[in-house]
Amino acid sequence: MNTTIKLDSKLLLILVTLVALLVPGVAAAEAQPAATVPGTLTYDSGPVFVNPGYQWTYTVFTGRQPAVSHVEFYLCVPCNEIIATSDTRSECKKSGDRYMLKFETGFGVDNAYVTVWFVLSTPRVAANTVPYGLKSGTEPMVLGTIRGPVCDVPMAVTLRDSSLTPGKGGVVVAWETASEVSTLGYHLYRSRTNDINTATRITPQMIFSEAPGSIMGARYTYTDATAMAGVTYYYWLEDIDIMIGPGDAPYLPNVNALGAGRWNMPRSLKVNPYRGASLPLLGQRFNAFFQDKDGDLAYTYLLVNSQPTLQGGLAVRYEVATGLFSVYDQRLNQWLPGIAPGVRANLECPAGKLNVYLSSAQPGSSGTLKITAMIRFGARFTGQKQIWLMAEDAAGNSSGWVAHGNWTILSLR
Ligand SMILES: [Ca+2]
Repeated sequence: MNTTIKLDSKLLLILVTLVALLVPGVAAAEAQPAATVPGTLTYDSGPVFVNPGYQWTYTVFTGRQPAVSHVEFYLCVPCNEIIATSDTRSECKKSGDRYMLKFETGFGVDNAYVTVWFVLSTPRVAANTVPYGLKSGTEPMVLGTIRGPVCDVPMAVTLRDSSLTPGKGGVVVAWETASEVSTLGYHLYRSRTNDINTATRITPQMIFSEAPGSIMGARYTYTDATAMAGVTYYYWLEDIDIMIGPGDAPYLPNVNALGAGRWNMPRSLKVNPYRGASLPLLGQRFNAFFQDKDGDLAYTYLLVNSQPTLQGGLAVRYEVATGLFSVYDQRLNQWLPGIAPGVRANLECPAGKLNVYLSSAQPGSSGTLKITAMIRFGARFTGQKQIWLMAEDAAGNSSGWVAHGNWTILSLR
C-alpha cells in the first residue's frame, strides 16, 4: 500500500511539472495578473422622436479581461414607459426610488463597441444626472452618471391660450402660459405645411420668459412680419428649457403646435355703375364691392372727387363693427356721427348728401362686402370726377385709394 502511494505522489509531481512547462501562461498569470481595462459608456443621442416614442442611444466600449458583460441604467422612468430596447432580453425592475434597466446581449467581447438604446413613451427632458453601472465579470461595478432622461422637469410649457390672428403686415402669434417653472424663453417655428420637420425658425432671437421660474404664467405676442399676405402658415412654439438651452432645431418634447394662421390685405373690388353722368339733386345709387379674405374688414370708403382726398369731395364711410354709415364734413374736418342703414335720415355735406334709408351693407362669401350708397350731389358739386374706393381692416392695413370709375355731375345751368 505504501509503495503505491509513493508511486502516485511521484507521478503527480511529474504531471504538475509537465503542465507547468507546457503551459507557461498559467503560472505567469498567477504570478502577475493582467491589468483590467474597464469599459466605458458614452451618450450618443436622445431624446430623438421615433414614432411612436423617444429614443435614447448610447455606445459601450467593452474594454478587456474581462470585457463588460452588462450595463445598467438607473432611471426614474417607470418600466411601463419603456416601449422598446436594443436588447430583447433586457430587464427592467424597481430599484429603490428608481428603475433599473439592464442590458446583457452583445457584450463579453474584448474591445468591442456595442450600441444600446431604449425608447420611452414619454418625451422626457435630458440632463447629465442618470446613474449607470457597467459590470465586467467578477470585477466591481463601474458606476457613473450620464446624460439621460430626467423625470421631475416639466415638459412643453402648459398653454392657457393661444391664437393666430391677422395683424398689421403679418400674422400675430399670441400665447398665454399657465406657469414657467423651467422656461428660459421661446422660439417660434413656421411652415407652409402641417409638418414640423419642414418648419423653420422665425424668431431671430429668443423671446425671453417674462416670468422665469414662476409658477405663474405670462402673455406674449409676436408679429410674424415675414408672412406673406394670403398664405396659410402653420406655427409651433418651442419653450427653451433652462436645462437644455436654445438649439438650432425645435426640441420636440418642448413644442406646442399652435395651428394655422393667415393674414390678408383689405381691397376694393369694383363699383357699379363705374362711368356715367347724373344731375345734381337727383338720387344716384352706387354699389361698391370690397373684400378681406381673412374676414377682418373694418371700414369701407366710397369717394366721388377729382382727386383722392376727402377735401372737396363727397365721401361715404361704412363701419363694419357698428354697422353705421357716415359722411365726411369738410367744414368740420371730421366724419359726421354715424347712422344705421334703414333709418329715415340724410347725412349731409357741402358736396351732397347720403340717403341713409336707401343705403345698405350686405356681407357676402369669402370676406366680401357690398355697399349700396344712395347719393344726391349738391347743386354746386359739378364737373368730371372719379370714383375712388378704399378698404381698411381691423389690424390697420389699408388698400389706399384706388380709382374704379369716372363720373360727371352735369350743371343745371
Ligand atoms: Ca385683413
